[in-house]
Amino acid sequence: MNKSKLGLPIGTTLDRFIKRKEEEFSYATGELSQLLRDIALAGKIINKEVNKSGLLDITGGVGGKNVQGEDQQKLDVVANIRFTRALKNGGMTCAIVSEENRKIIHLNPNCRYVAAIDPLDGSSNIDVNVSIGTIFSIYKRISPVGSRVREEDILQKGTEQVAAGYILYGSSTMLVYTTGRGTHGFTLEPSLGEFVLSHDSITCPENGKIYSINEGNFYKFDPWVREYIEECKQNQLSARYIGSLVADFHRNMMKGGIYLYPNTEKDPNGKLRLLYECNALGFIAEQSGGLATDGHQRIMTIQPETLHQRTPLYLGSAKMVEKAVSLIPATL
Ligand code: P6P
Repeated sequence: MNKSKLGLPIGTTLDRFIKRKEEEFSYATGELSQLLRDIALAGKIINKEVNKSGLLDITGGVGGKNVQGEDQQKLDVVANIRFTRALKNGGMTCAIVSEENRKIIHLNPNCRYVAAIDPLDGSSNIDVNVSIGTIFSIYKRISPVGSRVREEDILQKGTEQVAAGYILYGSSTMLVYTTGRGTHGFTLEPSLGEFVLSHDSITCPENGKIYSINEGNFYKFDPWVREYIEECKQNQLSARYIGSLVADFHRNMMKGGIYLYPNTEKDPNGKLRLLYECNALGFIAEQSGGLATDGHQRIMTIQPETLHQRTPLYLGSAKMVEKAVSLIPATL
């Protein structure tokens, strides 16, 4: 049986993997482990709904807009409900900030962990059967256990994350997460209904031949972004952009590549959200040897000011990110 780099056999279930990792921490109480199980459970439930969305009347828009002003898809709402319920019933989470909710969702004040989630990212792709994903970020609360959660419990820098990851609903469904000791990938075995270890100690190649950016915005980008895109073409890199951050990031992390969502005049802070998209993927990227920056600093060192604040994002293979941001004038 082929062993993983961690000495655990490929095919180890997520439960057993989490338990084994928990045993490495004498102070571990099992709460974070249970929280990760709650997230995996929510992922399995959403996976079922995503897989049959074309058969049930849960595709398309609900007619409303989320806090971002984006058209809410039925599956966005369903995924948000599923995640909130799984974390609430799991009993380890005191509060959630979600892309789908303007305010903090208060759960059990006697718990230590807060979660920041994008329940279903790339939702515009739901109706056309393109991969979509869930993104999550976990922090330890700052305020005393038992008290009502405050914004400061959630507005923490990405460097304070205790865990982060994503679930990719693609050709197979994968859960990829880190607790700060490497990045590990688990593939859902549908016949078992279990996530099993398939990619342990994922490393992002330091260079690659894929760049992911919405070139439809080319004439809105700053000159240095346009210069970088031109260089990618001159170097005959491959343009791959499917409009699902999780899918684009996962492919680039496995094969080497860069994802860029720069700011434009229309979106001076970019489009992507710091708390529940960029910090989580930044943690995963850095734990895999990659980089995540807003063009000036590590994404994970940005001090959040508001729950749904946005940031420009340069994410992926270290040398590609370094090259892209090297073109940004220092004066900015
Ligand atoms: P655009 C999806 O809405 C998302 O947040 C990411 O998943 C995706 O990479 C990006 O926005 C797509 O945005 O402006 O290129 O359509």
